[in-house]
Amino acid sequence: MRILVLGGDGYLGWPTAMHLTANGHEVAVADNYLRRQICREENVDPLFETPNLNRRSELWKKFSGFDIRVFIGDLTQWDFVEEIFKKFTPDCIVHYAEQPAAPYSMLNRRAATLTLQNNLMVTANVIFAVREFCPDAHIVKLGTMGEYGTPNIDIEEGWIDINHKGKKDTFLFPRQAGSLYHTTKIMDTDLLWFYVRMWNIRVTDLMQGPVYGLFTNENESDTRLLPFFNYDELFGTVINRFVVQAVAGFPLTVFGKGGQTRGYLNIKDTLNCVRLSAENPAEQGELRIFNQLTETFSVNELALRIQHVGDQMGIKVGIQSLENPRKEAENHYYNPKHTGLLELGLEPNYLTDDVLARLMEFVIKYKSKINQDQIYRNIKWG
Ligand code: USQ
Repeated sequence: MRILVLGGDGYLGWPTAMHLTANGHEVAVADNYLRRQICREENVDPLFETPNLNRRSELWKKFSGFDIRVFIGDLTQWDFVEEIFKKFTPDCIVHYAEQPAAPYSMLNRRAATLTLQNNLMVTANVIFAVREFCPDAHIVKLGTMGEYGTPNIDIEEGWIDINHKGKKDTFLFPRQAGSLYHTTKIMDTDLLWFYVRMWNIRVTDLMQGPVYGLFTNENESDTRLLPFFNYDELFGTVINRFVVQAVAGFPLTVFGKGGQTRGYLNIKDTLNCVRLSAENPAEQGELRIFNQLTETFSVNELALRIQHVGDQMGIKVGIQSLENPRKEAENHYYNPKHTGLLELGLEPNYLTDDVLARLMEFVIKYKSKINQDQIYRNIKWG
């Protein structure tokens, strides 16, 4: 298939692009380096430098023989979107091109409006481009488990049957996000669902939990092929942050009571989920939703796991309970269904001690680069 990966420079976009080419697909990536720019503006650095997309594409060609075509530009601008879709008519569009950080979206008004404008405009432009240039193409959109929030009932896979006053119907599962970023993902889902009904486009919306890890089958050959890896409070996700904190000797930053439970997955499984979705497209006129996670943990459970692995490696890991900068439930019910991707063939890579130890061993090599000032800034959401 011809697959266009939007947001190809990001933590997940670049590994996805390599993975898809390694599995026989023709791939192009597009990005405007927004994440890199925001990191510079907010004075946060990734753990290690990552070459730009053109250089990584050359490197990947050298190692694997596969091409990844690179388009640099802003997908909120229609002229750029039109150019890409004309030059590379995709069968499938993998849409990661969003400001992906909940804490950043809660930082200030500018960050909030950037998140709104970027995320919603890119989604709208993708829909309009599909309609105009490739109406049969399948949009694989990265949503988030955070669209559902933490309801006191089981979370279904996207849809719920409602029996009301003797009549039945099926609706999108109720959504109640905990950050502006997560709210833009709800709005994306609504936009996609609207145009599925109006124009019969085909869409898979992947409700993904927090991702962890660095290594994939495609990036073992050279560290320059590794993804952009943040560990700061704005952009780092919790497991990656805790591993870096453990190595830095910074007590793990458990926010509030630490009972916050989420559905996690290894970066390898993100790539498999996206590929399986692309290779098994939704029908025309279908909004298909999968919950993309493989196991659930509370923050306390994660902290104890990382402390335990640290112990085994001779690293003393402290745990601190900090005032929660976020507004979120700290003890709650959490039971999301996640069978759709398993039925498509996903074989999960679980969070084992070995997986954590390998990540920790890698981070140790970069210990001197860890900037402790960026670990906890206490950016208040309320
Ligand atoms: N947490 C801590 N200490 C920390 C960092 C986080 O206790 O130092 C807690 C948070 O309060 C939260 C949980 O860990 O309860 C997860 O936080 P996170 O930063 O790993 O995840 P989140 O901000 O929700 O966002 C991440 C990705 C986002 C994705 C989302 C999936 O950045 O792109 O959509 O995970 S989900 O969380 O299921 O909505």
